Amino acid sequence: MGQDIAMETERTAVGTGLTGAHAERLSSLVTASRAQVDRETGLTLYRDMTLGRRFEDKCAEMYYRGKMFGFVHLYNGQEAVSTGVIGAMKRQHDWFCSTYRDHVHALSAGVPAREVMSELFGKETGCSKGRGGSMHLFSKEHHLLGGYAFIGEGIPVALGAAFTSRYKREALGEADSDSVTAAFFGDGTCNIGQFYECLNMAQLWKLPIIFVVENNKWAIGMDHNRATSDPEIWRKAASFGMAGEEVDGMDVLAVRAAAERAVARARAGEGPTLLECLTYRFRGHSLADPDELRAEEEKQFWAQRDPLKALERDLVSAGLVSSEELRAIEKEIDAEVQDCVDFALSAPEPDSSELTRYIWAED
Ligand SMILES: Cc1ncc(C[n+]2csc(CCOP(=O)(O)OP(=O)(O)O)c2C)c(N)n1
Ligand SMILES: [Mg+2]
Repeated sequence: MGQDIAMETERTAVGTGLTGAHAERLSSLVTASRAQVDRETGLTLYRDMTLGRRFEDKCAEMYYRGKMFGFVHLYNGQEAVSTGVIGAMKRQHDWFCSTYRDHVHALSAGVPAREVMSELFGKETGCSKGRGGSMHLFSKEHHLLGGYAFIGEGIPVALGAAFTSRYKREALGEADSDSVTAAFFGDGTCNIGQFYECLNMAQLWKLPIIFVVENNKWAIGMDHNRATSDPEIWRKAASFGMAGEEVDGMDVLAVRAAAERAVARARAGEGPTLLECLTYRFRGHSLADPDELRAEEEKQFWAQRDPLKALERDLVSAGLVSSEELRAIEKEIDAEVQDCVDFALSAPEPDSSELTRYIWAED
C-alpha cells in the first residue's frame, strides 16, 4: 500500500493530473506546429467552439430546471478537439463517430442546433427522431455515425466506415471514394479490447481513420494514471506500426494542424493515426456527478488553459479580429441557443403509435 502511494506520487506531476513525462512536454506541445489561419477561418473556429460551450451551458440550465432527463454528459473544456479535428475534415463527405459525450461533435459536424436540442428533449424533431436522447445522436445527412452509451462501441463502427471508403474505391472502382473517418473516444476507453482490435485491423488494412483520444485524465472517478500501463496513449500506436501523435488538446490551432496531417496521411492511402489530445472537462462526468473527486488545484490549472480564451488571445494578438467582434458573436450564439430551446420545448413528442418505428431501417 505504502509503495503504491509512492509510485503514484512519482507518476503524477502535482496539480496537473498529468504524469511527469506528459507534464514536461506540455510546454513544448504548446509551441509545436500550429495551423496558420486567416481571419475567416479564425472566426469560424471561434464560432464553432462558442456554440459548443454555450449550447452545453444551456443544457446544464435546462437539466437543473427539470426540463431535461436521463444522463447528460457535457463537453465544456474539450471544444478545441471537436472543432480542431472536424473543422479540418470535409463536412457531409468525411464521417464522424462519437461517444455519449456527443452534443458538440454533432454541432461541429453541422447537425442543426435545433435538431440536437430537440433530441435532448425527446422530441420528434430531434436528429434521432426523439428516440435516442443525449447519448444517441445520429445524422445520416451529416455523416454522424452516432453517439454510443457503451464505451468503445463506436470504434468498430468507425472502422467499418473507413473500410467501406477503401472498399468502394479499390473493389468497386469508385475513384472519388476518399472519405476519412474520425472516431472520438476517451482515455478510459483505451483500456478495453475493442480499441486494440480496431487499431490492429486499421493498420493491417491501412484504413483511412483517425483515432482521436480525448484524454481528459478521468474515466468517471478513475484517474487515468491509475488505470493504464502506459499513460501516454499515443505511444501505443507504435505497437501496431501506426503513426501516433500527441497534441495540446486545449489549443485548437495545434489540434487542427495535427488533424490536417492525419487527414492527409489517410487520404493518401498511408493509413490510420492515433491522435492523443491532452484536454480536460470543466464539469463533472455527467450532470448527475457532484464532481468532488478531482483536486481543486488540478481544476484551476486546466481552467487557466481554457481553449476559447486561448483562441481569443491568438486571434486578437495576430490582429485578425477584435475582442468586441468576438463578444458580438457570443451574443448571436446565445440568441441561436435560446431559439433552439424555444423550438425544442414547443416541438411535438413522438406519436405513441410510432414508438417502435426506426428500430429497423426503412430504406
Ligand atoms: C462497455 C462499458 N463499460 C462501462 C461503462 C461505464 N462507463 C461509462 S463512462 C465510463 C468512463 C469512460 O471514460 P473515458 O473513456 O475517459 O471518457 P470520458 O467520460 O472521460 O469522456 C465508463 C467506464 C460503459 N458505459 N460501457
Ligand atoms: Mg476521460
